[in-house]
Amino acid sequence: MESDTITAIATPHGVGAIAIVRVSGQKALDIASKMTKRDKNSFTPRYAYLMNIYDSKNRVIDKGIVIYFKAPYSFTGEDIVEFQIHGGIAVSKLVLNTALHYGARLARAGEFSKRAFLNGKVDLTEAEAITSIIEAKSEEAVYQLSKQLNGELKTLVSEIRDRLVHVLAHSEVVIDYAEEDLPEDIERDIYNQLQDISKSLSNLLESSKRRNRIFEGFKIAIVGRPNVGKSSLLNAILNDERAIVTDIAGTTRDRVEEYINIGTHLVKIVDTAGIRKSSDIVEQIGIDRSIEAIEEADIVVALFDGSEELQKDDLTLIEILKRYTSSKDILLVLNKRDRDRKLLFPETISHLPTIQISSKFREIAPLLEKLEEILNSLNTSSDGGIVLSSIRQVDEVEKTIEAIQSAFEPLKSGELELFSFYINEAINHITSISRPYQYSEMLDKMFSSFCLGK
Ligand SMILES: Nc1nc2c(ncn2[C@@H]2O[C@H](COP(=O)(O)OP(=O)(O)OP(=O)(O)O)[C@@H](O)[C@H]2O)c(=O)[nH]1
Ligand SMILES: [Mg+2]
Repeated sequence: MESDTITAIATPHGVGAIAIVRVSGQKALDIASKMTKRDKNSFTPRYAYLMNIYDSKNRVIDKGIVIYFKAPYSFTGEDIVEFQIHGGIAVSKLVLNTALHYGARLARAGEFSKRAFLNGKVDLTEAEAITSIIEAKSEEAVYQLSKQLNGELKTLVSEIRDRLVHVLAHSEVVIDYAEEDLPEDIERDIYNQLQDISKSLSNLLESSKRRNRIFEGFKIAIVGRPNVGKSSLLNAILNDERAIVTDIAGTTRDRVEEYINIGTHLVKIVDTAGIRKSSDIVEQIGIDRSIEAIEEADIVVALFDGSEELQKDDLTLIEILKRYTSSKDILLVLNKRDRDRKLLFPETISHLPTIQISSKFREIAPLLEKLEEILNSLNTSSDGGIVLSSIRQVDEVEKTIEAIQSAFEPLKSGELELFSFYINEAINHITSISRPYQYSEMLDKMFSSFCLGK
């Protein structure tokens, strides 16, 4: 149990309407009393007091809101005092320094959250959700992480743990009493239960991998023959002159990638080299990369120059696209709509959605609307359940599944001690997702990546 009192500025460094200085630990109330000249027994927990805040030489620093959270009903589970002051850099520093003067010490990065964990206020999944939610790059990611913050992953993990413990208890009773092997019906029952657990973990893993796009960003590839305006489109979407645009075919030689938000989603947009049959080795590599980009993409924006008739290289692209029509969202986008339309699509792909835009003149609203619609459907079509949000969680679930798989052989051959060993392993790994008590080093590492004051 940590007993010293820590403090930090909880709001970002800079100027804003308000800043918050937090103090957590046994001396928190004492410090608040000294800094406000108010009797420490007169603070009602969770009341917001508007008060003058004084430095150690009794000069008024600021007038602000002071709230006392009495242990254990606080974020850290300790006494906490929050000073909500005006959001200036110097003001916050003065309040912080005064708290330090009265006996608090500067908190290390993530120390508030670490205390919350150690005092049982949050488990690791909830603590991880706190950092991740701060770093989330899309609104969808926030919704997902808030489920984790509310303990949904914690509950899931503890249910699976309980089931494994049940299986273990079951088999150990038999080890203690049976002279021979496990009776066949019990063996089958244990086997089925483990299969079931293993299956739900695999599903969790699968849907997490499928849905990691929420955190990583959905991928959109812009492909097309040279000069149709792929780079112009990227620039239009980003509203920036990111990629080089010229009227020379083959301008983009390597892929260009950028992140952007469309609606509530994070997306990574990839501009590729033009697809054309060529003996030029650099261009051939460019084409291979375009194909790679299509393979990786969730949505393919196949771009055509609508003001020209269909060309051989357009047909090359159409041939490539046909391979993916059933597995990916493909949009046929006709660029240069500021000119007269000459292009007609062959029958074979005329069922795909077609959109007309002008990248050069930044008339791309219909495309953005369509992209948002697809992104919304990609997000809801994957089940709305909980997902694993960190590599650590994925790693532990994989190891749990591995341990369960390893237990099947000894279960069949009647080596029950070995069976117990593997089930214990599985229990340890699944438990680690929310409470890895044994790994204090890992804890330090994890919490030190938190931001200061968190
Ligand atoms: N009229 C018109 N011209 C456009 C439009 N979009 C792009 N262009 C022009 O088309 C030419 C090629 O544009 P880019 O964006 O470089 O084409 P690209 O597809 O990236 O070409 P590569 O990188 O060579 O494969 C440039 O001269 C653009 O100004 C448009 O909507 N209308
Ligand atoms: Mg280009």
